[in-house]
Amino acid sequence: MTTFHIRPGTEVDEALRDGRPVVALESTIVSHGLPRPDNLRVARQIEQTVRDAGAVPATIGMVGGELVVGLDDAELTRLATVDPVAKLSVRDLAVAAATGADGATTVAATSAVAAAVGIGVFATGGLGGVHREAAQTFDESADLVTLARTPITVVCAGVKSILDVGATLERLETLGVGVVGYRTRRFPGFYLTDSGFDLDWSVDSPEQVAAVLAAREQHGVHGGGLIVANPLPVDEQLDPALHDRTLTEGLARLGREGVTGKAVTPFLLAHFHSATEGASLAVNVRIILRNADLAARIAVAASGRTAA
Ligand code: PSU
Ligand code: MN
Repeated sequence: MTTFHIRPGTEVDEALRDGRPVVALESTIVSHGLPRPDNLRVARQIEQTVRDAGAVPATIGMVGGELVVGLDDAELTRLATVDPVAKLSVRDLAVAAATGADGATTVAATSAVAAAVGIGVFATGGLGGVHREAAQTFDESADLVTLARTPITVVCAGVKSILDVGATLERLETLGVGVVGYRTRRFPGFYLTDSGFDLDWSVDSPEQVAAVLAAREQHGVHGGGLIVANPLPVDEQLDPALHDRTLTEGLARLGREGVTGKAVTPFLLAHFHSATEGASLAVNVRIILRNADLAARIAVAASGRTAA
């Protein structure tokens, strides 16, 4: 009988055993969120950024039915280049394992797997959330409900601006997911520095995030996730006029081309990347690298607290 387990990569395994800082990274960004061939280069750059800040990267994905935490370079290359790679949310993990699939994990699946092996910090670009037509389609990313029950800290640039940001923030409140701005009281808008929505809380340093995590654990009251929203500096955001134009076109194309369900997010991201002739891609990459750096510094600060 086949037994199924989560396999940590060698380096991740050793780091977890020694209590050294580890940062989880998702593979959906690599397989479905970024265009080829840039995706593989960027995936390696994200890992290098985590290393440069003193933590061990653990990119999570499914290779031939095996759930791996800390893909090696050959496995990362496979998920960045072969077809098909399934987009795996939490509910898909067992089916993909049993059928021997290759798959990339979303924020939801990556968070759940990371927490299961004891990784507390995760870096991504932008979270999934409530889609603009959700009142009719019920399309709300499983990222939200998963974060409600998963003890993980996700560093992101808010939720993707293709979503209904206000509704997403309301759902995060209902679900009990903590949201803090990193050196800001405004919720970032992914490609844009500011989504136009206020936040209740702001934190100033990786050490302060580590203190939040320590308080959460020591209180033992709140078992859900924490979002650390890290905005791009204004001079690095996508030109807002270009952003709004591209989004309007992209949403119209969705309707015309009948794109629905889990294909919506990859479709809109690809539309942005082609319609802005790479400008949104450059912004997307900056977002991810900045988040990887901050997540690593949070993981380092958190492991210092445990050791102290
Ligand atoms: N952020 C990015 N690029 C991405 C995603 C997030 O910068 O590709 C992915 C994440 O994996 C997230 C998913 O979990 O999009 C959300 O998809 P959906 O809306 O179908 O839940
Ligand atoms: Mn969806």
